[in-house]
Amino acid sequence: MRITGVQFRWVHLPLVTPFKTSVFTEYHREALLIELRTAEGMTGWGECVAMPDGIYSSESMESAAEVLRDQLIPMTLELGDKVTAEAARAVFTGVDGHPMAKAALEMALLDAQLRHRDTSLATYLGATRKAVPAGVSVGIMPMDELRETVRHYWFEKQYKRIKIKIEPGWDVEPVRMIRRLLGDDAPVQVDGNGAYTLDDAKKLAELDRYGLVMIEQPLATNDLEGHAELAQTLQTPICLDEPITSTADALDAIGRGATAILNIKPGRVGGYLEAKDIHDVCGRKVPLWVGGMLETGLGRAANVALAALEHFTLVGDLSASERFYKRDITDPIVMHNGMIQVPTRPGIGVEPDPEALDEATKDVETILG
Ligand code: OSB
Ligand code: MG
Repeated sequence: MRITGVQFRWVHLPLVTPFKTSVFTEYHREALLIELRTAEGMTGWGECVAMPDGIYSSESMESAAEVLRDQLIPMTLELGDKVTAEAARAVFTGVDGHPMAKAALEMALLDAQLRHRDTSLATYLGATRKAVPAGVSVGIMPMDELRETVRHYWFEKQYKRIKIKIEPGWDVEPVRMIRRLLGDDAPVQVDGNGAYTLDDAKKLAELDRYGLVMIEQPLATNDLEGHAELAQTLQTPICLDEPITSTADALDAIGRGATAILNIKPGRVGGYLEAKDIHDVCGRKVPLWVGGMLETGLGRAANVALAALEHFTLVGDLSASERFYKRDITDPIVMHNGMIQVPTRPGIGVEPDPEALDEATKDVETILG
């Protein structure tokens, strides 16, 4: 494949409700999209999941755009007519860090090349399922609102797993309320986004009696030792999110007893190819699930394809478009009876709706062509 055109689209999508975690509150999703054109007449779309100002990770949309413009795109163009997602991934190892920037370009390349080969991303990755269960991530909000929100997602929408964001002072009580509301069998999990310290170990142990599927990232991002120590004192399994950026990180964290479950986010690990490698290597060691980053329909469709791989045995942060967006930029990703169909069309299987995309676009930047 040869690349003949590259554009950035800076988009802005209002969220249907604010999304509050222990570290940030978002009212809208700002996203950086990459549109590629190839000499073979294909188009490919990539979505960069970096958040606006470096919240969640050290990458921001701006830093990702810069490394894409200055390094990753030129390196890819140098491959001439031998551009593939696999070849690009190999040359990207020459740039340290920036997994979300790499993942966005890799996704656009995969989309274009798989369209060219008339193959879906799910087929290419080796998916074994036709539909995946949908899980929902619920932000921090007042108790009454949380009760009503969780009730709606579980009983009306029929999501198959509920995750709530927690922080010190907002953990045991909301979990107790949800357990009472949903009964003992509902899969419920919590995400601390790094807000706790080992001094909170006793408090976190109070969660043990509620039979949570996991506690995600209770301690600071790089505190692997702390997570390993905390794991000794909790019955609730710990799942790391933020610090896992590669297969090597994942194996190290598992080996050290810092994580009993893995949340795999393609953006955080540098792309769908690395995500598949982690799946293949770690999937026999620990249960896996696909995480989310408030993706538009583009990243959402690709994440659903990934989640169709056999070792993703836990329900992921894979929700319908309407959970976050009144109008997504693609045809909405929909859920029926708690399940989302795996896209079967070539590439990531969806593309932006021109009108919805234009409405969401704040800026277009032509990099090539
Ligand atoms: O910690 O899992 C997280 C969203 C943005 C940044 C970090 C996280 C999240 C979510 C997302 O919880 C959930 C989703 O996209 O459904
Ligand atoms: Mg998380």
